[in-house]
Amino acid sequence: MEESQRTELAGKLTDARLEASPIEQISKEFKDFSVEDAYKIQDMGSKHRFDKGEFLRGYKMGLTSKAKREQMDLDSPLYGFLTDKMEISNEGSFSMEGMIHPKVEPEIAFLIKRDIESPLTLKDAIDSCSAVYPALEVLDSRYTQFKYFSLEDVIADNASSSHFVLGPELKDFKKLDFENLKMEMFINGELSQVGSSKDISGNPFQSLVELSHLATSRGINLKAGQIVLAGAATAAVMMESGMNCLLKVEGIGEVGFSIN
Ligand code: OOG
Ligand code: MG
Repeated sequence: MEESQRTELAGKLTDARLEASPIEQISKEFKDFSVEDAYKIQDMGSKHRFDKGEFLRGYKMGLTSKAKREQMDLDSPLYGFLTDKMEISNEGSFSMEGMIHPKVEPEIAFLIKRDIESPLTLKDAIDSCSAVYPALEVLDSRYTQFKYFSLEDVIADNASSSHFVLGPELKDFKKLDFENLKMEMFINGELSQVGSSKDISGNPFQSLVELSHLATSRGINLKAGQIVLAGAATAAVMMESGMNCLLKVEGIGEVGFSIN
């Protein structure tokens, strides 16, 4: 794929997002569409947002659980970027206006305490964080039917990032067993999805290990103060107005928001 084609596709994805008007999957038309093309398109999308005054808040990992890989029928982890404008306050309300077909999913997030410039081990990953949060991610795909034909499609679309909510930060997290924390997502007070922190990469810190590999191999460093979403433990749920969503993560805490 050529630079001019990537620029045009990044523009189309940005317009789709701003106009809430989904487009056809890129891979349907372009057969020579590589993962690196896709990340370059994602980078152009981030530049567009930064030029508009948004700032980088951190990154998200996606497709780090079996439930999500099955739901989306894709099999490799990927990352996307998060900006300050994507953040919804805990217990806040969120408007469906301007969204295409949003979904919500239960996650765990980290606060990075030192710059990450090379691939991490699991122990380094834990030692690189100063806090963890229960988190909800709101996804929205800029493609028709919230469906991808390829991993490249979703990477170019910033891993379907739309919004995120962080619960209260927990600094004293090292005593927790991240391979066995129950995660329960309630919709309108009823239990909707149940998983375990183990479902996220076997251990959510392993998602940070994967991110350190993916990002640094592209020359991207993580910075102290950024946050990272580790990926959803369960399948995502379609959002509807009037819905109330709450996540309880054992040992970490609760996070929620309501949808207008
Ligand atoms: C891709 C993003 C996946 C996760 O947590 O697994 C993701 C998608 O589902 O459209 O955010
Ligand atoms: Mg996610």
